[in-house]
Amino acid sequence: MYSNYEFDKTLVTCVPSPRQLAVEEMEFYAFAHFTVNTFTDKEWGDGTEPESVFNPTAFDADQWVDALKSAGIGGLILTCKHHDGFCLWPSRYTEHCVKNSPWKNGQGDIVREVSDACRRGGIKFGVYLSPWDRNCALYGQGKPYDDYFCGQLTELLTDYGDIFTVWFDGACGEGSNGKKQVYDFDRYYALIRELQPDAAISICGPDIRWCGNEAGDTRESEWSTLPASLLSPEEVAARSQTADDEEFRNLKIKEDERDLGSRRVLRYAKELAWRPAEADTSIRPGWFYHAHEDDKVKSLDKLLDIWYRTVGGNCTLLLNIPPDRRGLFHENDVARLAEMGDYLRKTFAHNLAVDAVFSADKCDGVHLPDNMKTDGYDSYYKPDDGENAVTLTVTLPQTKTVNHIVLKECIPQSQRIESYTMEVKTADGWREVAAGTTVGYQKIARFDAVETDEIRIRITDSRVCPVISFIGIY
Ligand code: FUL
Repeated sequence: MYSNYEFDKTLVTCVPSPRQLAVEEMEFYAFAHFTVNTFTDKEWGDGTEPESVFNPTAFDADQWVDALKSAGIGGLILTCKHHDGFCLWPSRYTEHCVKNSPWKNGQGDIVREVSDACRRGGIKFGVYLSPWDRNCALYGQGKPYDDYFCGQLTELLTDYGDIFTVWFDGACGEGSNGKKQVYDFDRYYALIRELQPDAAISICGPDIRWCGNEAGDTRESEWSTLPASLLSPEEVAARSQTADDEEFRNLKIKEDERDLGSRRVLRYAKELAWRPAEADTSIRPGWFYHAHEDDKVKSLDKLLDIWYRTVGGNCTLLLNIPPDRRGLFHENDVARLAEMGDYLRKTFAHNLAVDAVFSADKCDGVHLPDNMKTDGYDSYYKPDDGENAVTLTVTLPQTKTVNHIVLKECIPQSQRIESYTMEVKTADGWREVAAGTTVGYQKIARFDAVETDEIRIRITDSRVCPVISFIGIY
């Protein structure tokens, strides 16, 4: 076991901001990739596409929102400008936008219609604005391009109501003049904080981190508490007098993409930051619509596998559904979203734990096990400080068929659990159905159905005493 140094004190102060918590609690939200590429059959436009190609024939943002809601999706991020530079709103800073397209005789505004439809439908709206712009002549010139980019950000963040996230990807290629731009991200962030203080800045930003791939894959252990900065060799030397392990003294922090926040990594941290993971993936092979992919919509099984891994593995899920040339979600995608929503609604319709008896082998006497029946952060269960391993038992009034256990930490009090097992009592004794490391926002264990009337969750180690907000049994 590694030394804790000042670990306990700093760890419990590393918690989500309200804007991060809002995204984490949304769990599952969508992308819509839509631009000139939809009409040129490309994934990346080069910025030379004439505005005349953009002409959806039956655009209907309410159709998008209805389809998203059928899947239980709580928000939509629109590619307001992708790398080709074409703007889906009538920007006053460029001619390369909808105002010069034949769609609605240049009088239309896709961003307006999509943001209005989201509000009408009761889901949140977010914006993707590509810093890489292959059309703008200012790109690569430094401040003049940043001025242009901030002008566009200002339009999006003042004219379209509340924005839940601004999503930046890191692509930074050459512009039309062969030059690359050094993005002034600090300036962009300051502007977003000023205009939309509740918006999370995602991926190339401080609030939500990319899980590292576009396949919907996640790590076995997704930590939200990560090093914000690392100790210098001098600082290690100073601390080494009290450190009890050699690896630390030799400061050999290995780059390990699978492990961003275990104790091994955190002991090199100078400061910690809350950086929850997000996985982005497309319902089809491409991010943009291509007719030849109509029969390549991911299967229900594949989508559920991704959903369990992400939403059930301390990682939000951002699923892309690309509108077609009509400006509609294709029938195949719409059908799959509805199937997914039906499955999830049915699976989690009845929480068997509601009528169960909750008990724990340890409790601080104030935050009782029953508090884990309600899903929320105001009431939670906690043992005494210093108790880092506990056993929680849920006894059902009758034997039931069970195949899911949901466990949530009270993350406004930090991410603490490092290992757990889940067991169910059967006629042949206790059977382990799940075991793992991180819980964080939520762990959903799915296993082969078993008949049981008793479920046992053992928190076998925590960084600081575990604080648990919810257990659900389905
Ligand atoms: C990437 C882009 O290059 C893709 O086209 C897509 O927008 C994806 C979400 O991010 O960086």
